This record gives sequence, C-alpha cells and structure tokens, in this order.
Amino acid sequence: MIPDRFQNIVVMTGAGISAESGISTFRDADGLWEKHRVEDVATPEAFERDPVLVWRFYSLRRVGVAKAKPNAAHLALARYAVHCSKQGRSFTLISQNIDGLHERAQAEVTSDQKLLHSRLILMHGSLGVSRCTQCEDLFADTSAYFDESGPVQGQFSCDSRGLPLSPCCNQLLRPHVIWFGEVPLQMDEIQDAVSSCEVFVNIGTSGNVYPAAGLIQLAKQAGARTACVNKEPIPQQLSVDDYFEGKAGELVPKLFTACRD
Ligand code: BJW
Ligand code: ZN
Repeated sequence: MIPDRFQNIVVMTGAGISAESGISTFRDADGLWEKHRVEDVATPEAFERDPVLVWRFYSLRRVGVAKAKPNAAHLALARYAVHCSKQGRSFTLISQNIDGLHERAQAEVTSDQKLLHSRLILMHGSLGVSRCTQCEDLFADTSAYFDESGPVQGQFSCDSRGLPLSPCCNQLLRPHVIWFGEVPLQMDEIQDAVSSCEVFVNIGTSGNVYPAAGLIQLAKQAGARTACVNKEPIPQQLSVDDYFEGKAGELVPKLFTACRD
C-alpha cells in the first residue's frame, strides 16, 4: 500500500498491464514482435514503404482491443486516481500503451470528470485515433481498414489500395502512435512530473524502450521511492527500491488500495 502521506505519485505502465485483458505484449514469448518485424510495422520508414502492411497490423490490433476489457489492475489505478483527487494529492499515470484500457477503466470508475484532476499521459499515442499525414489533424477512429482477406470499409473513405484518406486534406491517414525514431508525446510534462514525484511505480514494462525505460532512473536520481511490478526483473533493477514479481492484475489492486466511500 502507498501511504497517504505521499502527495505526488507517478505510475508508468507498459504492455504487461494489459496482458490479463488478453492483449499481446511485444517481447514476451508469443508477443507481437515474434510475429512481426519491428522495422516492418513500427517505424515511419515502414509506413512509407508499405502502408498497407502497417494499416493491416494496426487494423487487427483495433479489432483485438475492441474485444478486450480493462482488468483489475486498470480498475485499481482508476479508483486510486479518484481517491487521490478527493484528497487533493497529485497522481499522474503515464502509459506507453495505445489500447485505451486506462481511459475505459476511468470511465467505468467515475462519470464525474471533476474527480479526475489526475493526469493520464499517453506517451506512445492512441490506437483509437488517426492522424492526417499532411496537416497532422487528429480524428477519433476505431475502424479496421483491413481484415485477413483484404480491405474492408471503415469510417473514412479509402484510396484504390484500401488506405484511409483524411477528410481535411484528402491525404493518407496514419495511426496516431509513436514509432521508433519519433519523439514520444508530452515529454516536457513527463520530465516535470517524474523529476518532482515522491513515489514512482513501473508496471508491466520490460525496460527495453527509451525514453520510457529511463524514467525510473530519473525518478530515483530525483529522490523518489521507486517500485516495480512485473513478471520478470528489468534492466533498470538497480534503480528499483521495491520489486513485486508477479501478475499486475493480482498485485496492483493490493498496492493501490483506494477508499471506496
Ligand atoms: C507482465 C504481465 C502481467 C507480462 N503482469 N507484468 C539505443 C539505446 C537507447 C535508445 C535507443 C537506441 N537506439 C534507438 C533508441 C531509441 C529507441 C529505443 O528505445 N530503442 C530500443 C529498442 C533500443 N526509442 C525511440 O525511438 C523512441 N523515440 C525516441 O527515442 O525519440 C528521441 C527523443 C526522445 C525523447 C526526447 C527527445 C528525443 C520512440 C519509441 C517508440 C516505441 N513504440 C512502440 C510502438 C508504439 C505503437 C504500438 O503499440 O504499436 O511502443 S514499440 C513497443 O515497445 C510499444 C511499447 O509501448 C514499447 C514498450 O514495450 P513494453 O510496454 O515494455 O512491452 P514489452 O512486451 O517489452 O514488456 C512487457 C513486460 O510486461 C515484460 O517484462 C513482461 O514480463 C511483463 N508482463 N505479462 C505484469 N500479467
Ligand atoms: Zn489534413
């Protein structure tokens, strides 16, 4: 349990927190990178080279997350955010995940937006948003544009290859996600939150992808107490004060115990 005297808490989540919702991680056995080469689907160059392959990959993932539900770990963090808001404490949730399960957990836990002063920072973007490649306008979009057999109709009109076109510029839309070589979103806010927190908790991330992987070290150097919930040790283990090995769905509700008044 995190004592209430801590006023400033930052949590960083990765794919492991959604594993018990049935969403594949990246680097575990049977993870996404076992079936797809990173450089084929998760770089700007891949999208330039073969946008159909990239849209097929993200279309299948959109179908997958539509079937998934937030698990006990997402819900515990959402309840804890409300608990902190009620007590005037700062709670920042930074996620590398694009699956929308934190947002859905928050919506399940409270419909009162005033209770959610806490911040949710989606540093690698959102699967449910598409971006115009010309002007960078964003559009809520959960459509799958391809299935296993080929192009399918989605929310936006498509070119002859089945690729979605933006309503603003009639140019290709791309998933609003951060690929290798691109700068993650809201980095200034992230740096500020992490360098001023009293407690930093990593959950379900392998610590392989920077800058997210470096945040626990940054927090430690800034004087925070650090914890890690994961199924395996991470490369940054020297920066971890409290290590909880196991499943997020079992451990996170114990660590983040909220008042349910
Ligand atoms: C459980 C569990 C359960 C399972 N309970 N636990 C050399 C050195 C250092 C850096 C670089 C370098 N060469 C290049 C770089 C930079 C590069 C990078 O880090 N590369 C490394 C691979 C070396 N980084 C970038 O390019 C980033 N941009 C950047 O650096 O810009 C420069 C810059 C930054 C800051 C300021 C100024 C400039 C961008 C990285 C973008 C990553 N994108 C992806 C795809 C996003 C869209 C999508 O989802 O498709 O993000 S890659 C993928 O990895 C995805 C994830 O968010 C990310 C992290 O994965 P995650 O979440 O850790 O998942 P896994 O599978 O790795 O781990 C899951 C863990 O959970 C495991 O440990 C399990 O054991 C555990 N687990 N079940 C608890 N039930
Ligand atoms: Zn546009």
